[in-house]
Amino acid sequence: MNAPTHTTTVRGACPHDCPDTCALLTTVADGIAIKVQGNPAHAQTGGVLCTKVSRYTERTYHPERVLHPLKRVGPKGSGQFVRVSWDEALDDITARLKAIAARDPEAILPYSYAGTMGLVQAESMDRRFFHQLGASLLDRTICASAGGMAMMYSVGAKMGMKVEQFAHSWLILIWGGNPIGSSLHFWRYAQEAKRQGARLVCIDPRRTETAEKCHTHIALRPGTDAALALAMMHELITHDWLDHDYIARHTTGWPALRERALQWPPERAAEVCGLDAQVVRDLARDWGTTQPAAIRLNYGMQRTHGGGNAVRAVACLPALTGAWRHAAGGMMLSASGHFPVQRDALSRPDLLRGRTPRTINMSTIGDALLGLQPETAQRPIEALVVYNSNPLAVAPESAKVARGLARDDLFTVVLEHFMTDTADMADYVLPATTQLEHWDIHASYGHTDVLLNRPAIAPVGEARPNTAIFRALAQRMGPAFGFDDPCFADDDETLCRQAYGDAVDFEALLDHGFVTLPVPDAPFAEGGFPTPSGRFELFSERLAAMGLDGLPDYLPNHETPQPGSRYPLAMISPPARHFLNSSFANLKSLRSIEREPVLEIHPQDAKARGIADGDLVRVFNDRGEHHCRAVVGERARPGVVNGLGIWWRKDGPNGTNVNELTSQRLTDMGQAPTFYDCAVQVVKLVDSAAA
Ligand SMILES: Nc1nc2c(c(=O)[nH]1)N[C@H]1C(S)=C(S)[C@@H](COP(=O)(O)OP(=O)(O)OC[C@H]3O[C@@H](n4cnc5c(=O)[nH]c(N)nc54)[C@H](O)[C@@H]3O)O[C@H]1N2
Ligand SMILES: Nc1nc2c(c(=O)[nH]1)N[C@H]1C(S)=C(S)[C@@H](COP(=O)(O)OP(=O)(O)OC[C@H]3O[C@@H](n4cnc5c(=O)[nH]c(N)nc54)[C@H](O)[C@@H]3O)O[C@H]1N2
Ligand code: SF4
Ligand SMILES: [Mo]
Repeated sequence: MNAPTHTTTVRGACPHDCPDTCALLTTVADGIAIKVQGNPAHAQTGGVLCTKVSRYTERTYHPERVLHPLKRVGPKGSGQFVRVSWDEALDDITARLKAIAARDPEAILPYSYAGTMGLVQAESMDRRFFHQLGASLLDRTICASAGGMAMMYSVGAKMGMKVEQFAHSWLILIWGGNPIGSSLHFWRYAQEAKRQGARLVCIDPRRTETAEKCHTHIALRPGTDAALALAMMHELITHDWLDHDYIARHTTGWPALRERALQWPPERAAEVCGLDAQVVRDLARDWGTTQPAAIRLNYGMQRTHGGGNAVRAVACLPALTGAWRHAAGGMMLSASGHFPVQRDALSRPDLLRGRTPRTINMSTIGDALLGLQPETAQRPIEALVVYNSNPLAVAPESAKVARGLARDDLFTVVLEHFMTDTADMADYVLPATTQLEHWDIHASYGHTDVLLNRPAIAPVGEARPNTAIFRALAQRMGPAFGFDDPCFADDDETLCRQAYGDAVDFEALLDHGFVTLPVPDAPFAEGGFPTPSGRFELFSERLAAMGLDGLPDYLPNHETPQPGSRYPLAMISPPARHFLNSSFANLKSLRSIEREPVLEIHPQDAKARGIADGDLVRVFNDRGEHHCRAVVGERARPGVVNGLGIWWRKDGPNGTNVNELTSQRLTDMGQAPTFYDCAVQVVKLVDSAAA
C-alpha cells in the first residue's frame, strides 16, 4: 500500500539571526520536507545544527502557521480576523498606502529586522518599494549598532579573526556572549582549543552554560566592561606586557590612551565591576603573557549606556599586545564586513531620486508611534508595514509599543509566519514563506562563507515570499507613483545573483551551496586596518572632530541600582537557549524545554525578599510590571536578576514579557537600545506551594 516515494536533498542556509549561518540539507519526500540537517560538507556547520533548527519541519508545518491573508474585522488587538483573497488584501492595502502617499509618503514606515538574515527576503524588493515610495527610512539599531559603530571607529570595519582560527588559540576571552546557547559552532572551535590546552575565560554577569564550562568566570556587573578593559590596560602598562613595535607601527593615539588607562588601577575597576581586584590582575596577566590570545566579543556587552565605548575599550587589547600578529590571535565581534555585498544593487537607493526622507529609529518605536518625539508629533506615522520582526515582543518599553499599535488611526500590515503579538495588532496579516519555501543568499556575521538557499518545497498554504508581496504591491502602485522601473520585476533568483554581482561565483554557489571568501588567516598581522589612518585607532580623530571623546572611556549605566533605592536590582534579559529572539517561542518541543518565563535571582536577593525557587514573582519599575517564575540559584550574581527572553507577551502570566520593563534610552554610540541597563524591584506574588 506504500506508494513509491521520490526523495531529494536540497541545499540551503539557516536564515536566523545567529552568527553561525549553518549550511542546511533538507530531505524532501514527495514534496514534503521530512528532515532538516547540517551539511557535513560545510566546515563551520560540521554537519550539526542547534536544537532549534533541527526541529525546523515542526516550525514549517506548524498547525498555527498563517496560511492565507487575514483582514481585521473586530477592534484592534481583539484577534478577530477573516480570511480574504490575495487580490482583495493587496488591492485594499495599495489603496490605503496610495491615499497616504499622495499626502505624505513619509507617514508610511517599514519596520523590519532579522527574522530572516537572507539578503533577498530581508533587504531587496522591500527596500526598493519603500525607496520608490519615499517612505520614512528605518534606522535598524535594535541589535548591533553600538558595537558596530565602535568597530568602525577603532578597527575600521566589522572584521576580525576567522572563526576557525579560535581552535588554535591558547587563551580565549568569551566576552559578553553565551556561545553554547547562541553560537554553538564557535563553541566547537573553543572546545577544540580547550582540548589542546587553551584557557577559556568567560566575562558575563550571568553564570551561563558557557561560563560553567570555562576555566574562569568573571561575573562583573552589567555595563562595566570598559572599566575592566581599562584596568587591564593599566596592568599591561605597569608590567610592560606591551608589543611596543606593533603599537608604534599599527596604532594611533597611544600616549593619550596610556594616560587614561593609568587612571584605572585594578582596585578602581574592581569597585565599579563588583569584582575582586585580584581577578582583574589575573585576567590582565593572562592576557599580557599568553600568545596567541583571542577575544570572542559578543553583542551582549553593548546593550547598556556605555556599550559603544565598552566595545572600543576591549578592542584595544589585542592591538596593545600585538595579538593580531597571530592567525589565532586578535578578536572577533562580527565578520560581516568581509562580505562584498552589493547593497545598492539590491536595495536601489537611487529610487529615492534625490529625496531624503526622515529616519525613524526602530529602537524607540513606542515613542515614534505615540508621537512622543518632536518629529513624529508633528508628522504622525499613519501606516506601518512590518516584516521579519516582532516589535511588540522585542522592542523596549513594550507598553508604549502596544499603545502605539492600538491606535485606531494607524494602518498596520504584518507579513508573518505566525500570529505573533505584533500580528495580533494588524489590520492585515499576510502569510510569508519560510526558508524552506523560497530562494535566498546569505552573508554571515560569524564566519566568512557565502551561502545560497534553494527552495526545498512549494509554499505552504497561500504563503508568498516577502519579495513577491512587495513586487505585487509595486505593480499595483503603478506608474502614477513612479513604479515603472524594470527592477520591480526582478525575480528572486535574479536578486540572488545581484547580491554579490561578480564578487562571488554564483555557479559555484548553485553547485555546492556555499563559497569561501578569500580572507587572509591573520588579517591584521601587518596592520592594514580599514580605518582612514590605516591603523588601529586607539584614539579616534573622527570622534574627536564630532566633539566626542576620541578615547574609549567607562560610562556608567543610565540606571545603576543603589541598595535601598526603589529599584535596587539590575535586570538583564539575555536570550533563552532554545528560542531565537522571539522566534521559536511558539514551538511546543522547545517550549517544553524552556517551560515558562523565568527570572533568575541569587539566593541572597531571593532570601531578602522571602522568595523561594518556583514562586511566581512580580518584577516591576516605573515603566510597568512583568509576572514570571523565580528560579533561585547561582546563575544570577548578587544584585543582578536575569529575565530570559524573548517570550511572546501573550504567553506571559500577566500578558507581558521582559520588555515591559526595559527602557527606550539609547547607547552612547549607534543609537541602540539599552536592554541590559534596567533597574527593577522584585516581590513575591504567589508561593510555589500555593500555586
Ligand atoms: N539560542 C539563541 N541564539 C541566539 C539568539 C537567541 O535569541 N537565542 N540571538 C541571536 C542574536 S539576535 C544575536 S545579536 C547574537 C548575540 O546575541 P547576544 O545578545 O550577544 O546573546 P548571547 O550570546 O546570549 O550573549 C549575551 C550574554 O551577554 C551577557 N551580558 C549581559 N550584559 C552584559 C554586560 O554588561 N557585560 C558582559 N560582559 N556581558 C553581559 C548575558 O548574560 C549573556 O550571557 O546571538 C544570536 N544567537
Ligand atoms: N529584552 C530584550 N530584548 C531584545 C533582546 C534582548 O536580548 N533582550 N535582543 C534584541 C536583539 S539582539 C534583536 S536582534 C531583536 C530581534 O528582534 P526581531 O528581529 O524582531 O526577531 P524575532 O523576535 O525573532 O522576530 C522575527 C519575526 O520574523 C518572522 N520571520 C522570519 N522569517 C520571515 C520571512 O521570511 N518573512 C517574514 N515576513 N517574516 C519572517 C518570524 O516569524 C518572527 O516572528 O530583539 C531585541 N530585543
Ligand atoms: S546554530 Fe544558528 S545558524 Fe546554525 S542552525 Fe542554529 S540558529 Fe541556525
Ligand atoms: Mo541580535
